[in-house]
Amino acid sequence: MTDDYLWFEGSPFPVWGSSYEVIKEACAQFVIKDEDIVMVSFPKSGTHWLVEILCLIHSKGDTKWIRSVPIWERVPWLESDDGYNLLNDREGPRLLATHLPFHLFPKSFFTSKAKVIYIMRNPKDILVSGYYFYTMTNISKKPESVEQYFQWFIQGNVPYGSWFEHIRGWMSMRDRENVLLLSYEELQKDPRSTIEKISQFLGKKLNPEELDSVLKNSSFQVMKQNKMSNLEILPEEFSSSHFKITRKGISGDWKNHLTVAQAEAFDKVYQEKMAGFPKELFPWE
Ligand code: PPS
Repeated sequence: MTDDYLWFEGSPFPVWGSSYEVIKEACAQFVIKDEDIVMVSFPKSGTHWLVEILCLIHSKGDTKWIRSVPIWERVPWLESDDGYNLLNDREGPRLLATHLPFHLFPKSFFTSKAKVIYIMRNPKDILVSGYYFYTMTNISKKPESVEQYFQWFIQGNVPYGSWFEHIRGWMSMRDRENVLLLSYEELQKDPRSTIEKISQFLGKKLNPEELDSVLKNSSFQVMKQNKMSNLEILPEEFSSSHFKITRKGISGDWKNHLTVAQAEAFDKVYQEKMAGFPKELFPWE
């Protein structure tokens, strides 16, 4: 259990898995290569789901890789100690994941042809998912109640800071050819077409059987059973409560957790902070 965050340039990071030195080096020195594929998200947006899809597209639906190698080795986290080392040693096209806010992301990206996929999700669902995640794991400050976490989230006092700043920063990249903006909600509504959209963006054509396999093996039920993907094999210091990343896997769970007053207060802040962005960009209520 921990009381605070690891602070880097004014942004809060989890205290487990990352050190100040590695975050600093990842942000300032990491060289993104043309053939890299980077998955970016604010925590709890559906990153692991997207990563599983990417891995399956990469292996053309073959499940050997996702069933034998932990997800954090297949697609290392840029700002984590282990992930950073893995990435530096890795040859050829790399798949990597990060929660870094836009202003901290390695500047080498801007002169590369690397592809970035940013996945977003209804921030109220992110809030609820984060509440459970930080309650059940030891990587960061533990909230004592939904109300307390609600306040932290609104203030940006959660790992990786303000959701509003995160999405605003990354949204500025949305018209770039090498950036694909996705949402958890569209993946849920129409996973087949969204997977096709991703493979098209990556220039990796899948035949119908391969597409079927990606769809089936990245589904919530199958991922929940895959110990190489659901985080259950992480050490006890990460979580001692039989944690799995696959908690509920639905959209709209915030309705079961936030009071009417909290939802209204959230919407008010949302409207202020997201002013200027067309509503159609975001597929949530
Ligand atoms: S993390 O720790 O920040 O990387 O978390 P992240 O992977 O971004 O988000 C975790 C939430 O994604 C849900 N999830 C899925 N939903 C649908 N289908 C699949 N296959 C899937 N895999 C993970 C997971 O359940 C978390 O959401 P909640 O709302 O907590 O269930």
